[in-house]
Amino acid sequence: MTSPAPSRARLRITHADDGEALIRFDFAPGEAAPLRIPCPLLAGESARESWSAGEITESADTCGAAWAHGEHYALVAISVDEVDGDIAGAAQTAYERLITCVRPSAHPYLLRIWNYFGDINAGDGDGERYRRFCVGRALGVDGMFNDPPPAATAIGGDAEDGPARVQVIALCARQPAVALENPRQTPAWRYPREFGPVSPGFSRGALLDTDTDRPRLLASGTASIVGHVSQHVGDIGAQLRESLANLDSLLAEGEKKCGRRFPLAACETLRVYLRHAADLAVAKAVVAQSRLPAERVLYLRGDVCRRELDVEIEGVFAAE
Ligand code: 3EB
Repeated sequence: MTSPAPSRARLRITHADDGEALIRFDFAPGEAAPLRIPCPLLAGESARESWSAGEITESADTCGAAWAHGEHYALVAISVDEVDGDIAGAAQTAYERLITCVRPSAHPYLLRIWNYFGDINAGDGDGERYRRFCVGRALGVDGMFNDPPPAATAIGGDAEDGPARVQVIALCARQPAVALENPRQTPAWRYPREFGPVSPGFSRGALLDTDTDRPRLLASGTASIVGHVSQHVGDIGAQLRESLANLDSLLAEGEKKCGRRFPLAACETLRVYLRHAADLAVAKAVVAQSRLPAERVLYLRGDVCRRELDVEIEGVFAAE
């Protein structure tokens, strides 16, 4: 006899300020903190995004790291100061610490990672800080990390007071996710050499809780890229429409993998990162033409890791 699928969602994302949440992202300005995102909120109904996962059994926030453990999910957030602007070294240290802390734990699987650091597009060619970050990340992880890699976001935030630092926030779990790739896009781990010495280690998305009746689809940072080529350079509206087409395609891929639909209307949260705050009105108009629930969308100022692109989106979708 098989037991029935659990009916309660293991994970729920809201824009409430849930003090009991496993991950409580904070977009409000203030002192540096592991869950404070250095991307100013341009528009949206809340400066919080709460990832609630049931009861938290243990948590701590100390020495630039924060962690929390629930039953199925755990949070690990690690910030590492750059020494003399060495973003590769800081990324390597952050990922070494992350792997060291996560692998022997009850939640050894990395499902979803957010990476934030300043001046992401500074430097040229292979010296660009984003590419140096990719090199450091690859040096810091283990073999399991890329097999398959977690869903992820990498965004350049605004400069804060204090030392430059890389912030890594990870959703970890007892069980692996189902990694998703996007049929419209080249897997990032197969990008050609022109994009840097080390391919970015992330999957386009992740399916969670497919053993329950409330699966979730987590979409990685999604930009105006078809194949591996940036599209609509200089046209923010067209870039956002292309990003939404990529999102549609990812949601369809999720349905193919688990037999459940992930409609845009069932979006729990969507972040829109804009390089230029002045693009907000155009971005809102494009989103208004989609089936996304407007009240679930947060607009943040942030730099996309490809310098020629001006917008990136990410989000979470509940199965219908
Ligand atoms: C792209 O599709 C855009 O390096 O972890 C998106 C999501 C991007 C995650 C990462 C980079 C990362 O290539 C960039």
